Order: sequence, then C-alpha cells, then structure tokens
Amino acid sequence: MNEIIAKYLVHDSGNLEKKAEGIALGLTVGSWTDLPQLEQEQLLKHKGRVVSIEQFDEDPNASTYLGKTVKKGIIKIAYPSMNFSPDLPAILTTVFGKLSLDGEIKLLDLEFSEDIKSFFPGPKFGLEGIREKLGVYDRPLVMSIFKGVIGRDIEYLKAQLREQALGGVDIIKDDEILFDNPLTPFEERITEGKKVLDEVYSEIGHRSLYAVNLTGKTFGLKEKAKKAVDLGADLLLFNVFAYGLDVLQSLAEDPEITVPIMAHPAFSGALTPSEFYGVSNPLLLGKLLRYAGADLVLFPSPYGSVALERDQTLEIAHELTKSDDQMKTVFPVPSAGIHPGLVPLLLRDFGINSIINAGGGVHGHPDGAIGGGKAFRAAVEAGLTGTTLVEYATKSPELKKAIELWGYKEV
Ligand code: 1AE
Repeated sequence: MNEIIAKYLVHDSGNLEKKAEGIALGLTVGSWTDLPQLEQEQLLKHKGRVVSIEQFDEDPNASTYLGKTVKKGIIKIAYPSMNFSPDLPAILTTVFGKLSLDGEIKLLDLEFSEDIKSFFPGPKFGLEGIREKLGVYDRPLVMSIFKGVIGRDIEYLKAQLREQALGGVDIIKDDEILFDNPLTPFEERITEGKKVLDEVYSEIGHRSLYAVNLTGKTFGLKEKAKKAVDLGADLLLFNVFAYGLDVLQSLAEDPEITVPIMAHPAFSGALTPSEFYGVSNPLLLGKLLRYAGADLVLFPSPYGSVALERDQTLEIAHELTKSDDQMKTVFPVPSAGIHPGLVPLLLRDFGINSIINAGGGVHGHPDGAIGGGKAFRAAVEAGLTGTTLVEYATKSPELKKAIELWGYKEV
C-alpha cells in the first residue's frame, strides 16, 4: 500500500476506537456518511485506515496532571499517499496538522511506504562522507564550538579558531546564535577561517573543518549557501527548526550546494518535551532530519547541561545510523554541557560513529581551547585503548587538568 502510517500516543477519557475512526475520517475525507452511495465509494480510497489500537489502564499520574481521568493509548492510522504531495509540509499537515491542536495527542512515529520514501533522498554526504573529508575512520570525531564571539571582531574569531584547531579537534562550528553581522560577516568568516585552518595544517599537520552558520531570510539562503561553497566553506550549520524541515531538504537537494549540512536542534524544544503533546524526539531529531537531508545532527546528550532521557537519545542515534539501502547514515552529535570526563559514557552509548562536541568544555579548560581539545582527544584515546581516564591522565596533563576541574565518570 502506498501510504504513511502515523503512530500516536493519546491520553483520553473516551472510547479509543471511536477516537481513532474520527481521526482517520477527519484528517482525510471528513464527514461522509450523509453523502450518496456513489460519492461514498469514490471517497473510500482516500479515507484513512485505522491500523491498530492499544489501550492501557488508567494512568493516575497523567490523570492528576490533566485534572481528568485518562487512559493511555497508542493508535496507528494509515493515510493514502494519493491524499498528499510527497513533501514534508503536506505530509505533516495531513498526519498532524489540525490534529496537533486537538487535545492530548503526541505524534510518535511515521512509517513511509517505499514509494513515498523515494522522494526523500536523505543526506548527500552522510557519516561516511564526513569521514572521507577528514580521512578519519577509526574513532569518534571531536568537535568544538566557538563561544563568546558576539560583539567581537574577526581578529578575535580567527584567534579562537586557531586555538581550537591547534587542540586537535576535527570540526569547529559556529555557535548557533552567531548570525550575519558587521563585525564577523558570513563571507569573511569563511575566507579568513580557511586561511587560519590552512596555517594550522601547515604548522602541525592537523586538518580541522569549519562549519559556518547559514542564517538570514529563508529566500536568501540558497544563494548564500552557494556563495559559501564558492568561497570554499567546509560545512554549513543550519538552525533547521527555526526555518522548517522542508527548507533543509531544499538546501540538501540542491546540486550546487556541495557541502555537508549540520542540523542544530535550536527551537525543537518548543515541539518535543511534553509527554502529552507535540512530536517525539526520535521522529523529529532522528528520522525526519535524516529524511530531510542532514549530514550531522546535534541533539542534547543524556549527561550535560540540557539533557534528554538516555533512551530517547539512543533512539535518535538509532534513527540516524540504522542501515537503510536507500539513504546514507547521519553523524549523531550528542551535545550540551559536555566535558572530557563524560567521554566514557558517550562512547559507551553512541560508539565510535558519533561526534563528541563541546563549547564550554573546550574553552573552559585551564590551558584554554588548545588544552581543551587535547584533553578531549586524550579522553577518546583512553576509551579506544580500554584505559581509564585516570590512568590515561598520567600521560596527558591536559586530561588530568580537565578531570580535576570537572570530574569524570568511568564505565
Ligand atoms: C544541543 C546543542 C548544544 C550547543 O549548541 C552548544 O552550543 C553547546 O555548548 P556547550 O558545550 O554546552 O558549551
């Protein structure tokens, strides 16, 4: 069947069969029982289909929170592909448009049948493409984030870029809150950044890539992204949820935008955290970002300052990396509040096909960003060689200082 199956979590006091049938009808052909027989038959092929209903017992915590007696249920509904054009705005409006406003209902997952999926080519580069750009295949990558750049000029940015690169990180990304501005204009960040990274490469033989923040009004993004490519940008950072998934897809699918795109989760917290409403994190930050063409995806790790539940982060990473013969895998980047002492936990959870990413945990190191980068690389090396952080710290003064400052968790 050519259809999309949506899985919903509901908290409802009424009859779930009736609710499910109401959704299947209401989001497709609407009220139809009063129509003549012929019209009913014509509309039948467009009608949503209730696939399954699971009802659980009353959930006392949810009932108390919502101030009414509710039972939890999981409903699956199939929507025929002939009802919508094969793009995310049409799909999301069909499966969770008005419905998202209608009571305690959360969209957990979407299953695309093969014909619909073929309209979503996914990442252009993906995890393997990023590894090829760096020539690094046997370890997690390390990424650092510019910090405190707002209000500073290009010389400051260049100095911070240089320090981060000298620390041995693989990728350096703009902070998502750095927009185009007269002190550090987009184009100059790319051209000047490139010179700095080339210098560092010739000095120490280490190549870092720079992800510049692609920002501005939606209709100017493509032109700006192409300009970035012409100027030699390595990667683009993109605040996808401030713009929309389809904007990301348009950028990713453009044959002239020949650099990987890193999706930032800013604003996704407006859609995901509730147990009762919104969209699940694995769907939004995992499956849909992959379908829309992100090559790398940042999401809150279970351990830092802005944490998600561990199970959810594992599910996000699974959606990004599970094998799929139509689509490349995506680099998971569990982030926020990460320091070297958390590396063993991150390696245990996300393995070598992930990126360890930090801002404060690099720049806040007692030896500055150079020390921070070295401490992260040492923590990764410890994990890969089966050595504890404490043992490895005997040969890495930078790691020693980091774990003294922030602590550590061995696994
Ligand atoms: C989940 C996004 C993390 C992020 O963008 C960011 O800037 C983190 O900074 P730190 O590592 O928490 O300082």
